[in-house]
Amino acid sequence: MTDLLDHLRTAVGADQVLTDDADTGAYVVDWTGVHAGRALAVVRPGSTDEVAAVVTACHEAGVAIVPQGGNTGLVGGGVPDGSGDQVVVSLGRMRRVRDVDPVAGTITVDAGVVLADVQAAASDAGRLFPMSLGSEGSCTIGGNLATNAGGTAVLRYGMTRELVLGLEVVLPDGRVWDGLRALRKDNTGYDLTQLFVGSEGTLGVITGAVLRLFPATPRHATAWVAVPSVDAAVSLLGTAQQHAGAHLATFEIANRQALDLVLAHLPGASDPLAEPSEWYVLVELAGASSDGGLDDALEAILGSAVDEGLATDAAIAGSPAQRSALWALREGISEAQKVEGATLKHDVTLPIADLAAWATSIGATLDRILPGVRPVTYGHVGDGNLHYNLSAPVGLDDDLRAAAADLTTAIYDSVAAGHGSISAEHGLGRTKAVAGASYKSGVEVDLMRALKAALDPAGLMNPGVLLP
Ligand code: FAD
Ligand code: 2HG
Ligand code: ZN
Repeated sequence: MTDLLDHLRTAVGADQVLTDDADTGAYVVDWTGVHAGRALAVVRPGSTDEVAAVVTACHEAGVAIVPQGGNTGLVGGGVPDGSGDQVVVSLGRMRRVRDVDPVAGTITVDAGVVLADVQAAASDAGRLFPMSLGSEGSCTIGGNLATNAGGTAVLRYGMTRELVLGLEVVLPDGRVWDGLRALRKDNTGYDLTQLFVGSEGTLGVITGAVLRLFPATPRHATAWVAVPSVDAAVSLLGTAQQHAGAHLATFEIANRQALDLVLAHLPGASDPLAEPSEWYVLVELAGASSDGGLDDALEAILGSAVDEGLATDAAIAGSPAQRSALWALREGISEAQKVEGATLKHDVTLPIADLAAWATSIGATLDRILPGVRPVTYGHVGDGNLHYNLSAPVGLDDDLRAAAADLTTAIYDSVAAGHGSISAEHGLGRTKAVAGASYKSGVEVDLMRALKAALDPAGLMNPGVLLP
């Protein structure tokens, strides 16, 4: 391995090849703390050519690569296994915004650009890059593309795959595919760009991307709404769509347990409503500077929701600071649940019409498996996507760990029976690779394996992730 390390140092400079545990620590443990591996080296290339040289050297040495962006992934796909034989390729130094074209509505970036920096570059050009995640201050565009990330703007703008036009990718053998086309129309064969989106680092290292920009939406009307049930939330979604049309930008749900954790663990958080409710919805309308009437539209939605029994109370943001405070209640849930203790995450999606019945019945099933288990349920109800995350009964983290397999199997079996998906937006990573394959048909798994073998015959690109 000394030869490989020498080649890597030649490729990127000796100071960008990290081998000491003290230096590699932050790159080998994931955000959840569940996956802690070891790396032969962490390599930090500064350009596409350097990535290509690193991948070529690893390919020639037969050493596996783990691509990594901001290391905010929630399924352990961006960190190495425990062997100490894998090389982490961190894109963290590739942060160049290559081009912004507001008229064409495109931005071209290095894959290591942090999502918030893409949003800021778009905003500086008078445009919107709509993707929005709680991790946006750390996650990278490469990671967003590799996981096909979702977030709170999917309802209006779609998943990451709907926001990308072209990619630049270093293939597993070190060749560079330049697919950086900024075209809305290109019917010239298989869609290779989309093949790499959601591939979780198993088909190549994404080094650059052309992304879509949209008209800016500087006007907002935002409310935190108490709703009696998931059923009511889904009906309220229909009302909001009817009244607000394309202005409906966000429709997020959280249960009381989730809010309680935020109030307990997030400094400065406070309940905007006087009476507790079992469920809440964060609803936001967004529009261009010429779009008046958003506040009136929101009030009309809430008024009819109260009349129809779909909402019991609401707090409407009267200032940007109040808007941020309402958003913090939603975006703070992951962090608050982590502070609370052991968490068992489930990122599921079902047909929206079935969500309410599913949530009620699975709650009862899980309580039989581990009495007192706390479902911290929240997410993108407008997309049919719930984060059905479990916290232990107070003080019983070990019981949650002991029951984890049974709890997760019960959830996944019921999601599969309901024709849903066990990973709506976080991917399969290491956590769900085996489960992902077991809930797909043999034909589908065979096709995925064939694609993997065609692009990465040596199996060196993120082995153990996505496909078991
Ligand atoms: P990493 O964690 O570094 O890597 C994730 C995967 O992508 C790994 O498999 C890795 O190998 C691969 N990868 C990374 N970069 C590249 C590259 N350049 N080329 C090829 N493969 C690569 N996700 C959502 O979908 N919606 C949310 O609302 C959301 N909210 C979150 C909130 C919090 C607080 C946190 C901690 C996470 C959240 N996430 C969410 C999960 C996570 O932020 C996303 O999956 C994100 O897209 C990961 O980006 P990253 O740069 O951190 O990737
Ligand atoms: C969110 O919607 C994210 O907040 C994170 O997808 C969910 O931490 C989680 O489980
Ligand atoms: Zn989410």
